[in-house]
Amino acid sequence: MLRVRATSARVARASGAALFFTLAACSGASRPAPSPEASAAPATTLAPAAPAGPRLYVTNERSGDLSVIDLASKTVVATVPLGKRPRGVRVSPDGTVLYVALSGSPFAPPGVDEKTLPPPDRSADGIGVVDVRALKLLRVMPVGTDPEQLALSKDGRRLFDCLSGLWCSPLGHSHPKVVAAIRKQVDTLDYAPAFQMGHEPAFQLATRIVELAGRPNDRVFFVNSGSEAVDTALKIAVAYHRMRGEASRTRIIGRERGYHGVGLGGISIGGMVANRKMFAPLMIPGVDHLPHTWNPAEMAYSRGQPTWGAHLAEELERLVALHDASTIAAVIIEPMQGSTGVVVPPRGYLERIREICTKHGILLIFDEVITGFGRLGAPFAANYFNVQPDLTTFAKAVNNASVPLGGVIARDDIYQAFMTGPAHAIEFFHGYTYSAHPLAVAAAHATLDVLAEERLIERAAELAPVLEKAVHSLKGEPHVTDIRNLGLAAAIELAPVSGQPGLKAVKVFERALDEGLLVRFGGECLAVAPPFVSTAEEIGSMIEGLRRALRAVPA
Ligand code: PXG
Repeated sequence: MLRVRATSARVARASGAALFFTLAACSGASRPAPSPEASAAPATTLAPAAPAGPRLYVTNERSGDLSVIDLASKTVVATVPLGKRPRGVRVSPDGTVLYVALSGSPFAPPGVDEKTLPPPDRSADGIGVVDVRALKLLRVMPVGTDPEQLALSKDGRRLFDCLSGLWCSPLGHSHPKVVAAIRKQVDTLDYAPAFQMGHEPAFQLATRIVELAGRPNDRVFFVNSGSEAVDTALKIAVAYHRMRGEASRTRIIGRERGYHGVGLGGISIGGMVANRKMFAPLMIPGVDHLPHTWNPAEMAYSRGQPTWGAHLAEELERLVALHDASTIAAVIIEPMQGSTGVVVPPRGYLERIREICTKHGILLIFDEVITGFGRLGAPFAANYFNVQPDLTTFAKAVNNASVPLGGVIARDDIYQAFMTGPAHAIEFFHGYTYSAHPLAVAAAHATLDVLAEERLIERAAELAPVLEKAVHSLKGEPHVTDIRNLGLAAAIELAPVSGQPGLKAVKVFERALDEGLLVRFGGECLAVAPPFVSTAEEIGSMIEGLRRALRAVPA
């Protein structure tokens, strides 16, 4: 039986996506499981048939063809037309092969029919990375239930997942408890509406999250990604002031180098130029930016929080003086900037930002999409820094990224500001079909169980000094100009290749693959944020592999 608990948002203590909606009950019967035939993947065939053995996948950017090369015979065994610019991520029909275009964003290659992709090559030693102009193709095979839980790749040579996926899989991959929870859930309740009602586990999850955050009276609004969490938080902030009679507070202050996802709100308040410049006409108006805090001349090779830079928080006073507090709804910052290369807040900086926001009635939003659920060795960065925001966004590690899930934690009085209309009316016109999706919620419960049972947040805290010591030993290696770290995250800044921005990090990335490391590169920076289940030895090996990769790349 499918059971959906009818819940009035007004009685839910820490409620789910339905928290701003009220209504009635819903029930129904669960559907039978689909027949195996219905879910079977289509057969994959290639002509001519490709011999088994290690293969290289090469894309030709001009023709758009993907060539499959047999490494033993060095012959092209198949050519697959992928259409122009075949960059992107593709999973084969049986779900095991992932094609990643290294220089591109995850656009699906236009016109690709899964049936035309070559079958997964399980016997292959596996990894083909080829430089065809700027476009490269990496083939990785997820190992699924591999007991070590750390590899994303292939037979024989394994890849250590240096960034925990995209900062999101602290338990490694396919943790059996998470997998079991999702399986069980799909048999019980595969979907439940989150508009005007909610299913019980979502409310329980909200309660667990706010308790973990040490803010047990707060509320949670569930969404499906970090980008949605950010746009949701901005809407809550602006609407909150309006509900309280301060409708002039509409301006949002972001920060240079900030990354808040790719929604229109997120790119407007974000500060990464490449994510903004193409989309200028779509930007939301009334936004300003604080300066970022990275200054290599003052803080290069700081271990943990730099001691220089707290004064940069005073820039917020300058913006308040410029725009007037009565026009400003919120300040949004990542307590530690992740995507831009682990930019660690100077000592005293966040505390001062908090003070200024409080003084002027401005909401402070911490974007904890990367830092939430243990990355700094504390449940949230807010706990780590002992600075509490008014709204917190989260996603990624909340359920080990196994099913899309994100959310916004809101102070109870912010929630209450919406609860002033008639009991039957909708309080906040916002929400997503998949808010608090049962599979995502089940995965999150299992993830929180594992984090607690295996003491993994504590383990992240224990591993943090191990990573700090190891990564800073790279000072003096070729190309390295700065090293930053906090918690179980670190970044290595590289000297750029003159006239070719970004190339140096790609080169080191490629060499690191030879060392069995899947490291993240962006701009002139390499980032690592290993899974919490890593051992000290694995962290040491990761850094030694990076050292060899740095040395292997010519100046
Ligand atoms: N806020 C922050 C702080 C993030 O780091 C988002 C919002 C958006 O989340 P979604 O779920 O919409 O992607 C993010 C995402 C990287 C990398 O390599 C980081 C992210 C995404 C992709 C790559 O640093 N962070």
